[in-house]
Amino acid sequence: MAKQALITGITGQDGYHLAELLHSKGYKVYGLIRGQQNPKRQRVEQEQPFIELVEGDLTDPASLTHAIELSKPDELYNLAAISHVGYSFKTPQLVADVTAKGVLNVLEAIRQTGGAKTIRFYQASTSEMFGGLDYNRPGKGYDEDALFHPRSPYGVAKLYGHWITKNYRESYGMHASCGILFNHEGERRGVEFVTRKISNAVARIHLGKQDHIELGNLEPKRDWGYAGDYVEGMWLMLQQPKPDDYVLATGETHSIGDFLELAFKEVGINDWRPYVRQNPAFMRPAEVDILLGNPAKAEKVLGWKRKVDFPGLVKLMVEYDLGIESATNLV
Ligand code: NDP
Ligand code: GDR
Repeated sequence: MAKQALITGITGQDGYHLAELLHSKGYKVYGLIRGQQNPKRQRVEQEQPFIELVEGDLTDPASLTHAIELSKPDELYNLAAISHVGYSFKTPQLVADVTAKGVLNVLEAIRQTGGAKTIRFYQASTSEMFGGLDYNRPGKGYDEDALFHPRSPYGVAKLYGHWITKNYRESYGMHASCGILFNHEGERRGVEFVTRKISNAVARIHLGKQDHIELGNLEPKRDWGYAGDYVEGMWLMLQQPKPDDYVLATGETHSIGDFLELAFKEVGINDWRPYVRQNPAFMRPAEVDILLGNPAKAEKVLGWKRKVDFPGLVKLMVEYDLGIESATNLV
């Protein structure tokens, strides 16, 4: 019989890629969708008609119980979160309710429905938990044993989700794993995140639809990979005989300036500076200066390795946005 999976965060970037992967492997895919009229429902229904959508919200425990009873999952991937770091400074209590306590709500729903020993659980942990201050700089790359020092309400909330998942694993013997994923991007990334904001603006500047882009801090460095590669790692974690935690990363770090450089070069612009303005509105009260991950454990135990490199990622995103923006006349 086909395996069944329930994905929370089905309308997000990773929800899209993971649903495609599981569908290609023959899974029956269920997706939790929130809101009385979610504007992304139509997109999912048109592009991924194989997904059975189930209404629910991470802050509503009864809806989670219902979603689990209905989908009877073998595997549950908890990707839902308020995931924007900058926004988390503006709605810190909401972020605690969804991104932190929401994880507990899902774990409890699994337990209450009798699934503690039968449902394999994936928690979307993040490199933002490392954050970074002088005592825990990444060195050769943060690994599973590195010290945490989150720098945003989002990072703090994710740390709760990470530890409550480990706690349920240790307390109730659940097959619950945390993927500590470094930034992963692609054509499905929301335009509120810096890489897609840049690739979209570069395409629009090239086509004469806008003349500049406004950004915040250009100095931070990130370990950027491709989302399609990372969902493969999520799936591999749940196929292991024992649950565990794994870092997924590329092992390289690049600044926002590096991303701008390559993205503008894709449309023949060698000097990006005249097109970029800094706007303090996009700066954060506390910043994560540098993220660099060490994926050695995932490579060894899971046999996982990222396929798309940094130049390949930038190219893929700019090409996608050029296609989208040239197909529509809307300014
Ligand atoms: P997105 O922001 O693209 O997607 C987030 C998803 O969560 C959306 O489907 C959103 O639904 C849903 N959601 C938000 N609030 C609720 C709620 N109250 N109840 C139910 N669903 C809700 O994130 P990504 O796909 O990029 O990331 C997936 C997960 O991985 C997130 O948990 C993120 O924090 C984490 N992560 C992401 C990384 C990355 O680089 N992308 C790196 C490390 C971790 P809606 O569309 O209705 O808003
Ligand atoms: P991040 O991604 O905070 O790393 O979180 P984001 O793309 O938002 O920021 C990356 C870096 O770029 C700087 N920056 C800007 N960021 C945005 N969004 N908009 C701007 O205009 C801008 N200008 C500069 C930021 O300050 C930051 O340093 C992402 C999310 O997917 C999280 O959910 C996930 O956990 C982490 O990646 C790993």
